[in-house]
Amino acid sequence: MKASDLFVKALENEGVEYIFGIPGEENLDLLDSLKNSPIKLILTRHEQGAGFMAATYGRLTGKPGVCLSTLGPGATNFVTPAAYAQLGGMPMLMITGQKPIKESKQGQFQIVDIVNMMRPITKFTKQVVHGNTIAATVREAFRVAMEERPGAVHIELPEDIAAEESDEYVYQIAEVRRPDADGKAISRAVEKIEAAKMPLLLIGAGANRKRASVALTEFVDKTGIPFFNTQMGKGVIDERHEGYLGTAALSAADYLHCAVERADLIINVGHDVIEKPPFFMKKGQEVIHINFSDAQIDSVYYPQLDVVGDVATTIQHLTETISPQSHWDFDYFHRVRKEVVTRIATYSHDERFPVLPQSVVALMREELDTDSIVALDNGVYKIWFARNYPCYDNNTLLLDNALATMGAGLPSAMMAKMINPESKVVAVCGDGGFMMNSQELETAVRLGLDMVVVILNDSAYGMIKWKQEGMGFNNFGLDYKNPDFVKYAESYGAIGHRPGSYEEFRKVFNAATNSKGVHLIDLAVDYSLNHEILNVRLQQKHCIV
Ligand SMILES: Cc1ncc(C[n+]2csc(CCOP(=O)(O)OP(=O)(O)O)c2C)c(N)n1
Repeated sequence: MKASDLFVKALENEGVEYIFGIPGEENLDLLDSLKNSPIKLILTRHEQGAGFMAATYGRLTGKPGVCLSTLGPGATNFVTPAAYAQLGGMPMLMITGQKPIKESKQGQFQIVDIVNMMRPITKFTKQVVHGNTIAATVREAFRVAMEERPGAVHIELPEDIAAEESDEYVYQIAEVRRPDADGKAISRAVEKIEAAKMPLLLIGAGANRKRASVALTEFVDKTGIPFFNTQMGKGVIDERHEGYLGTAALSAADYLHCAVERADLIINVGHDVIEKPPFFMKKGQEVIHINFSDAQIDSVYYPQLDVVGDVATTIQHLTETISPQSHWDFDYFHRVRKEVVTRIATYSHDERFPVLPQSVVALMREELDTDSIVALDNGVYKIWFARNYPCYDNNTLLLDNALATMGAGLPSAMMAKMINPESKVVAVCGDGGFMMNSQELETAVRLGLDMVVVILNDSAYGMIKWKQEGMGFNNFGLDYKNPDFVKYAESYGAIGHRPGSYEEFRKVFNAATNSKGVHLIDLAVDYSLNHEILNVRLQQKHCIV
């Protein structure tokens, strides 16, 4: 069998549905082999778009998303998506081409050592040097990508290897059961939780999965222990639950942190230090680390007990064994919850125009459904969404607080829509982040996706402006001019809107989320209160007593 045909068969064997990417001449054998495959090739307009879509496929399905590029410049464009998948714990396979390795007449033209370039940002990176190793290499790449902690893997398929003959063989997929946590570790966790006076549950990215959601909801319902989450742990338990204290959008000093500081035990389920810290551990505070792998120690995180194993199963065991204690005291936590709710409500219905980020968040929550998905790019609005947007289900607010890259908002929303065609999907981007991968509007239109892109337009890199002001620097070097986003959308065959008031935004948003096609809403945003609210007032606040 031709090696490239075998490569495609090996991908089919893994259940691959899509390959996202931009082929180069070095991928032409593989491209030809895809012609008769049920795997759909989705062309994008930049390798970043392909990589972010593949990573999001992995994030949402648990199975590696696959993307394809040529050698050299195509492969170097995968660097940011690789880091995004790797840090975000998203299984993804990148396939890149290469010049012939046995005999080539092109000197070193376009040749970069991609296998080594990928090493620090992947779990596995390998060149295929013989057609007969394809089946095993693909199987191993998929296994490693999915193994905890999931991440990025890379296979380089040189042109001459793709064209050679190889033995026809694919490996049967062996189901891997994740090990359960050690019984003694679970017992010690139960003892610590029962002995604590004010235990508090933290939910992080590693718990953002369906089974863990169910298990954690049962745990909280049985024990009554209140919870908060990291940005990437949003929605694991429905945030309308009375035990939800808030999301740690900032690492410290928010109203929520009054509760975190008072807790004598934090039960951390699924957070690891790759995500921005949701709190800084302080001396004397106990933390139990429950995750698929043990805790990576850091000056802000050094838990006293690790419970390592399948997260959902660990929580089920905890729930079965634990007895709610009469000495547990959650009164203070519930009072903090009330304060958080009141603070978030301030400005939520402020109808000024340009709009405040707080009121955009509130409006979108009111207009969207339980299963609607909001995918964020990276900008200062991410803090407002994490803090103020209650999620009702897991993975309904897709954001990246691990690599925290700009440019992933639109491609990740597109992928979310492809996987959830019945749900409303909205990408929220800053004008800066949107422009980093705006060319994927063409892909979205070509794929016939019904979705909405909201651009929060401040003609600046607002997040950095906010930091600049917070650090006492003068406003400098962060402003720019934008294209006319309405005309820009229309030139792609999308539908552009520019509301001129808060009420008009509501009408436009409602109509766009309930109609066909790709809609782009150019929304003028007012960030002038960010510094006062997020820096000054939080630093000056006193925790309720
Ligand atoms: C690829 C990349 N480049 C630079 C940064 C640093 N950075 C973080 S947020 C930000 C500004 C974002 O501006 P914009 O997208 O307009 O959103 P805003 O904060 O204005 O709402 C920058 C430059 C980054 N996170 N990722």
